[in-house]
Formats: sequence, structure tokens, C-alpha cells
Amino acid sequence: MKTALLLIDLQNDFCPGGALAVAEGDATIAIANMAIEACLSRNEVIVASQDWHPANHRSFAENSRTQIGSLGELMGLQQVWWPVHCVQETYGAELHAQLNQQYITAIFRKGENPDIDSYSAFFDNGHKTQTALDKWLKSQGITNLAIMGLATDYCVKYSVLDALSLGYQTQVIIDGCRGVNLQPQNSQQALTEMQDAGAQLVTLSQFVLQ
Ligand code: VGL
Ligand code: ZN
Repeated sequence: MKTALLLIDLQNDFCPGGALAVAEGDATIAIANMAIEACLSRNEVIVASQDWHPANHRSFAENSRTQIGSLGELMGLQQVWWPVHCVQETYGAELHAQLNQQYITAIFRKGENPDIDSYSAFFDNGHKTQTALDKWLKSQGITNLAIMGLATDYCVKYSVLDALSLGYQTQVIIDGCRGVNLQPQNSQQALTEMQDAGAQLVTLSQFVLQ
């Protein structure tokens, strides 16, 4: 077995002050840095995803003439309309400055097609196109993933569910995740869904000591 740490969307726009700020989103950065240290000591690989939208992305409420946080349809799929966020080459799309990025071996960008949203680091929401992540992990012989980041109820959840369906033994570092929680229970429900699908929920200290 060979493990990689997958850091999901640890970007300015998902942290306090950002365009799609998640409560305590920045609290995940210190957890990520500790997880990175543990991986280094065990010779494990560290990779990251980055939400990376063109300015005309149709998941943005203003581009679809709808209200932020309301529900609609995009490409035949249910869609939450988001504020403009993680626009390519902007500060909001950058990884958080306190994240220890020097040991991240590869970064996989997603959400570049303006016509469909892409929560998972592996596939777009319609499972029509793939990022390079799965092929890359398999080329490195990675069998196990530890996943954490932002946001629990969107990009973490869909990345974990896809990781499981792609055959990775998958852990979720729960204290390294924070959620959008359009409904207050959404993050808790997302964790339960991930567990029911076969993910192992662990704390950072369990991850460090394993
Ligand atoms: C995300 C909503 C829209 C996420 C990305 O990273 O969880 N959520 N785009
Ligand atoms: Zn997005």
C-alpha cells in the first residue's frame, strides 16, 4: 500500500474574507501543515486540488441571472448558484499563503469548463471529463488516500465519493475539513455519507500516529 495526502481547495476565497468564505475555513491550514509534516516523515506524497474557474463560469449566480445560494439547473444537473469565486489568476484562487506548499508535488485544477461545475478533484459533476488526478495517482502506485480541506459538503464530499468508486482506500481527516452549510447539518450529513460509502473518518492525531 502507498498513501497520498490530497488537500482540497485550500484557497483564499474559501477562507474568512473570501468570496465564498466557509466558517473557520482558515483553521484547516494549520491542520494541513501538520498532516504534511507527518507525510514527509513517512515518505508519503502530497497533492492538492484548486478550484479554477473562468470569469464567465455559469455556476456564478450573476452569470446565470439568479440569486446566490438558490438552486437551479446546469447541464441537466441540480446546481447551487455561487458567488463569483476562485477566478483563474486572482488572489481568491490562490492557495492560502500560510499553507506549506513547498512539499506539494502536483496541483490539479478543476472547474475550468464554464458550462459545468466540478466539485470533485477527479471528475466534473456530470462525470463526463476527468482531471489528470486519477491517472497521476495510479502512475505513482498510490492505493490509499487521506483527504481533507474545503468544503466538507461539496468538494471534499464529492472527491471522497469518487476516490472510493475509483478504488482508493480513503480516509477523511475530519478536523481538517470545514463546510459551507447552506443548511446547518450539511457537513455532518456529508461526513456520514462518506462513511456509509466506505470512507474511514479519522482525526489529525489518528492520521499522524498511524
Ligand atoms: C466548492 C462550491 C463551489 C468547494 C467549490 O471547494 O467545496 N464549493 N466551488
Ligand atoms: Zn467553485
